[in-house]
Amino acid sequence: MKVSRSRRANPSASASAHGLARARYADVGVDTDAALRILAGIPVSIQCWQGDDVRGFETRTTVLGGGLAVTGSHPGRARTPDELRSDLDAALALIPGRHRVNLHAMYGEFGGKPVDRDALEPAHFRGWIDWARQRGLGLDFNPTCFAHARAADGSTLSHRDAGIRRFWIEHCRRSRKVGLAMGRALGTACVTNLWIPDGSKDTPADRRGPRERLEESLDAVFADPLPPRYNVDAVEPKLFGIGAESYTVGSHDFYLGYAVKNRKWLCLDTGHYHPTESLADKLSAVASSVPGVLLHVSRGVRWDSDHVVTLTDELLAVAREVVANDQLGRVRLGLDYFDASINRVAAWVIGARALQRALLAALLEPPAIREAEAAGDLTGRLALQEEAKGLPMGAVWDRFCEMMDVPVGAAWLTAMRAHDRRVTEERTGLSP
Ligand code: RNT
Ligand code: ZN
Repeated sequence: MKVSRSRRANPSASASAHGLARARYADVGVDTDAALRILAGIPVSIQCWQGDDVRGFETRTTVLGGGLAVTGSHPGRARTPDELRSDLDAALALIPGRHRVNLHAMYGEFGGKPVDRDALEPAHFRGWIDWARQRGLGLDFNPTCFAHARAADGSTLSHRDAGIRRFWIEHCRRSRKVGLAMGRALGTACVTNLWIPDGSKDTPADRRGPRERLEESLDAVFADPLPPRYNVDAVEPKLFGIGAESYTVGSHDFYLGYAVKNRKWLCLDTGHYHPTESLADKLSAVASSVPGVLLHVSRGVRWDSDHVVTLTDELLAVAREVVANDQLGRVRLGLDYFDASINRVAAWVIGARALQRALLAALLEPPAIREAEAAGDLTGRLALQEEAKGLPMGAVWDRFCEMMDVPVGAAWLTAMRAHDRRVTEERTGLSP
């Protein structure tokens, strides 16, 4: 279901504003047309779980757990695969460019049957694959190692019980096969990202044992090599979670080591580090050691709260590092947040557009900044960095939206609200 793209801002106003902006950028050696061409080719992987508060479509109902928490009760969340896809369609129509959708194993279509996680099949994702193919979208995937009775005590792949470990190993192995099927069917490598909640609320007596078990489980999960053309494996570290404040088995150091040793991609989630730690700085630090990086772009407020991504200094810094170090070919960008306090379609659109805007800012960086640094002119570097903040990026962004046939400026809200009115009434019987 496409939403209407009517009521955009006066196109001639944005076209002429862009004319001036283009000339201003040309003054500082930046080609805005070239920047927009690059931006148009950067896909953002949209997290399906923002659309239904991380519930999924399994028949069992389990609490979310694993340290993940969704707050808010905005009406109209998607309850079925078709509803979720129609909401994703509505969001994608308002985000410029061609993108990807990131699925979790719990979002399979199980035909009302109780299919447990260790029985997952590519067939459960046929509906998603067909939908993505029709729209030219790529798909990414994640095993779901939470919201399940066998994860209720907060341990999965590192569990002390071998039977529980085997269950999750089987789930993760099958998840990679789903990723492979997605990549093959769509002709674009699926990133299958593994995150587990394992950790401890209080000081563990044994920090090493769980890590040894996790390593062994991971080796079993990744035992079958899959063609990287179709499936790429990523592992996601974390500093702490609610209920795992004192110890996280899959910490940054653990997974960095594992990824380097085993040639896995490293997933860096912007919410998973100490608030004063710079994720942007990590990109160049790991660049020569891991084959690629999956970014989970999120926004933590005081903790890993997964707020909707906005155009913060941190986001600008992350995007800048990806672009400035020529990492676009080996970094995949995905969103990872879940907020039920505002309209869920809007949450996707706000976050994706913020990330794209940050990438645009990076693509429009005046080359004189780097040149000043290379010449040892640190005064010039700082002065030019500050002056660059005042360049007319907004006009270039508006032009991009216009070229990509999505609403310019806040006009997307009108289209989003039309979709919202229709579905909220359908889903709740109430008019919004
Ligand atoms: C949790 C991780 C993980 C999840 C999703 C739902 O802290 O960030 O990526 O958010 O898999
Ligand atoms: Zn994440």
